[in-house]
Amino acid sequence: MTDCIFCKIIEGQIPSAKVYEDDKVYAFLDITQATPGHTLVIPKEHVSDIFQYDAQLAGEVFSRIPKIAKAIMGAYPQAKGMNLINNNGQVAYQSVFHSHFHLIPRYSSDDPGF
Ligand code: DGP
Repeated sequence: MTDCIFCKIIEGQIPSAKVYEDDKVYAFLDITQATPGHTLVIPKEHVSDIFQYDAQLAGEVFSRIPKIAKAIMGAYPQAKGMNLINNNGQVAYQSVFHSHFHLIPRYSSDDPGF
């Protein structure tokens, strides 16, 4: 999609810090690092949000997430856990309308102490 910033990242027209890539999925560091290692996982197919997914696309994306999550944990060994966040729609705080999943490593300093 010509006007999509994430499609341009996939195409290499906009630089990104790549974390993972295969024929279906691309993952890269979020420009705004909520914590060190904050990564976005996106399907290469342009779909705006989860409501556009079918089972095949969901399988393609979700099947990669454990591998990418483990790679991030390996690259950021001080991380102790991780949030997986997916915003759908502006009212749900989605700001880029190419579907994406935030993988946000969490550290001891983030521990709420439950
Ligand atoms: P969301 O609010 O869930 O739609 O998150 C969109 C995220 O995309 C936000 O955390 C910032 C990130 N982002 C926006 N533009 C760029 C960009 O050009 N490069 C990178 N790496 N991340 C971007």
